[in-house]
Amino acid sequence: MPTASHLFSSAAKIYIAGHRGLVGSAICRALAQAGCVNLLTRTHAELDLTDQAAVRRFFAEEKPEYVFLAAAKVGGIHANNSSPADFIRDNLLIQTNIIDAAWRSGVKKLLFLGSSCIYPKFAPQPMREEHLLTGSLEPTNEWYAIAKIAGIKMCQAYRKQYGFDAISLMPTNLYGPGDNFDLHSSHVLPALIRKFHEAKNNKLPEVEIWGTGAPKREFLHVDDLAAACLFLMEHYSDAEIVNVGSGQEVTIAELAALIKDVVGFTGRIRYNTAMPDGTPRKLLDVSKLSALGWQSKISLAEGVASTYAWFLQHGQNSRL
Ligand code: GFB
Repeated sequence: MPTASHLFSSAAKIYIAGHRGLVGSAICRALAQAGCVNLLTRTHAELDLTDQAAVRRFFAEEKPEYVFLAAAKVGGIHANNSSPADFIRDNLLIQTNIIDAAWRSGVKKLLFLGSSCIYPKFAPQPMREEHLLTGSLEPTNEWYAIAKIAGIKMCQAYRKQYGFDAISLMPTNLYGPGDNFDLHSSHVLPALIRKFHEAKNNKLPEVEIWGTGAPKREFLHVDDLAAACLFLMEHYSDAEIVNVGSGQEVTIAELAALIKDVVGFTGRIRYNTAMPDGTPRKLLDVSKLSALGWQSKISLAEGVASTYAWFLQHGQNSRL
């Protein structure tokens, strides 16, 4: 296991795959705050992570010591449901190339990020780590989920056969600065921030919410996730996956009411039930992580308010 003095030092060479995304950018901020200055990043134009030869070359030349694998093709319910081939292909390629090249080049430790959608659609709630592969997946995101499950299994296989120190975290639904606010491909929280904001500015009478409003989701601010990533990179080395959540569960209707209030929209909400609800409930059991000594800090109300402030400052098209 890396010691704090080495991992969080100016000497450690740390590669953050996906550093421009919601998660990767939060991990970069957290590492910088922890005093790490030797951060290695590549934009998509500089390194295509689906290109195996290019990824192998990059690792062989740069020889990073630690890897945070936060690069992935991600999206909300509609994007997952309408581009299944892109989600399964891109994620399998990116994670397979990185995990394998990291092991080949002698990386000391790698952290892989999965998702709470790896658990069965009707898993008992809250969902525990051992519920993985105990039932059928939610159809709107099974392609993404299968890719993420393959990533978990690859980390476990490389640990078992080669002794490679690869760990896997399963974050719940994330949000925060640098999120995707595109209404077709985003997750619900940034989508609702944008919808209520635009409706308020354009004095529209109502905002459309997809589905029935009844599904329950747990949300975690991405800065909390980044803190958990650093904590586990330092303190955890095992094959078993670890859930990372907030324990705060709300219905989509409750989330909409909160965002409506934060934004200050005074019109109506209309539910479009032609759009899918997805999985009915998705709450992670975080007792394993709590027992290891970590818990989230940012409440949903606080996080929505700061994310709306970020949106007001940066607009819907700017990514970090
Ligand atoms: O966040 P979301 O797209 O992803 O949707 P999932 C959550 C819930 O919000 C669903 C509803 O019930 C949506 O129907 N919803 C209401 C909306 N209005 C909107 C809207 O304007 N936009 C969006 N996007 N949703 C994803 C998975 O599932 O979660 C991924 O597809 C991944 O694989 C991710 O696991 C974390 O929570 O349903």
